Parts: sequence; structure tokens; C-alpha cells
Amino acid sequence: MHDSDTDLIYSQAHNQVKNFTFDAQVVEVFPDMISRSVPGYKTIIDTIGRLSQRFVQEDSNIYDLGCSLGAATLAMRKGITASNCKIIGVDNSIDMVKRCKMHVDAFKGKTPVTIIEGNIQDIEIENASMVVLNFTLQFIEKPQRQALLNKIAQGLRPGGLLVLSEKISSDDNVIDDVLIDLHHNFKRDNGYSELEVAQKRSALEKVMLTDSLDVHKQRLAQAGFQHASLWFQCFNFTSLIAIK
Ligand code: GEK
Repeated sequence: MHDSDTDLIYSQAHNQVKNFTFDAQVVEVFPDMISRSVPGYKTIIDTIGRLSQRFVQEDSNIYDLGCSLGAATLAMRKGITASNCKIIGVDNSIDMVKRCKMHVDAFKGKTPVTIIEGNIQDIEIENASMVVLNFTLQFIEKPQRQALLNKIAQGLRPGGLLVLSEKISSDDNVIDDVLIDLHHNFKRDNGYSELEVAQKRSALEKVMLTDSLDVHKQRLAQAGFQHASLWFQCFNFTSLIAIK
């Protein structure tokens, strides 16, 4: 027996595996899916909360871009001690946005939160002291990634922080194979079958395109971040901090 919030989307063979989308079916099982698929997800969310305590400045905006169900937003709302701030969560999946609003409303917090349905490439970033891209940039078309990072850097105040978490690929094929295998073992250890791992991989193949760590660091430097560093890596899952 499984709970209704257990991710079983790829447990049966699909005649044709469609491109992955963040639809209502995914929303139902998203917390289970992300915690069983992304190594270190809880550590990253908890650390985003800690970083918000340190970096969020008074009278500023905080952005959670590709906020899904609001895990990073809620961690920041708990962590922020600066006054007169506003958190803006953005996602272009209407199903995610509807459920995210319910999650946010279910908890109390002194920092106001607004959840917006929209493309993160179209929204304005202004007067920001912290921006989170927690596993979202990988869903943006590669040629458009630099422009998004430029916009974020421009909208951040001096000393402002970007948290950029991404699944990465390695330029070294031998290393890449090892990291991919370790990640698939992690998924199997978390109860996903061989069929589930294979079908999910094929669903993501065209919609989630990874870059190397070097490419991410080059983009951050080009966008104008003065400091950037990897702070977390488990297999091919990473998180970077970049400070303006
Ligand atoms: C978390 N950050 O739990 N505009 C807005 N939203 C987008 C766009 C776009 N162009 N492209 C994708 N998304 C979350 C997890 S999930 C990562 C982020 C994953 C949204 C998409 O709808 C989805 O909700 C999210 O980005 C990516 O900390 O599931 O691997």
C-alpha cells in the first residue's frame, strides 16, 4: 500500500514517455518526488533559511524563482529577521501556484509573501537582497540563461545573495557516468524501480538541460557577481552562492 502522496507516476510502463511537465498530477506528489530524487534537498532548503537570516536586508525584496510548492519561501520566511521585507515567489505552473498559495497560507510568518503565476524571464527583479533559483535555471533554454542571471544581478543590492542550485553535468565523461550512476543508486535506495528511473530520465531528457559547474561559474562572473562559490555537492546535484 502507498499513500496518495507517493510518487508512482512512472511506476507503470508508459507506451510513450511524454516530456515532463509540472502539472496537477506532479503537484499531488511533488514533495515526495523531490525528496526521493534530489540528494541533499532538505539540507539545501534548511541552508536557504539560514542564509536568509544572514543576507536579507531591511526594506528589501526576496525572490523565490520557480518556487513550486514554496519550500524555499517558507524556509526564508522562518529565517528572515530583517524588518519590512517582502517575499515574492514565482512559478509558471498554475497547478503549482494554486497549491503553493495554500501551503503559504497554512503557516504564519511576519514577512509577507506574494505568490505569482508567471515566467521568471518576464518578471522584474528590483530592490532585492536575496534571490533563490533552487533547481529552476535548468528548465530555462540555455541561450536565455545568461540574460536571466544578468537581470537578477542588476536587481540585487550590493551585498545581495543569489542561491543557485542545479543538477550539473561533468565535461569528463568518466566522472559524469560515475555521478549519474550514484544518483540512480540513490533513487533506487529511495524505492524507485529501474523502470521508474528510466522513464523519468527519458521524460526529462528534452526539458531539463544541465551545464557544467565551470559554465555556471562563468555565467555568474559575467553577470557581475563579485564572489561565487560552490557550497554543496552530492553526486551531480549542487548549490552555489553568489554575492554581488
Ligand atoms: C523548491 N524551487 O522546492 N518560469 C517560472 N517557473 C518555472 C519556469 C519559468 N520559466 N520554468 C520552470 N519553472 C523549488 C523546486 S522545481 C525543480 C523547483 C524540480 C518552475 C516549474 O513549474 C517548477 O515548479 C520549478 O520551476 C522547478 O525549492 O522539480 O526539479
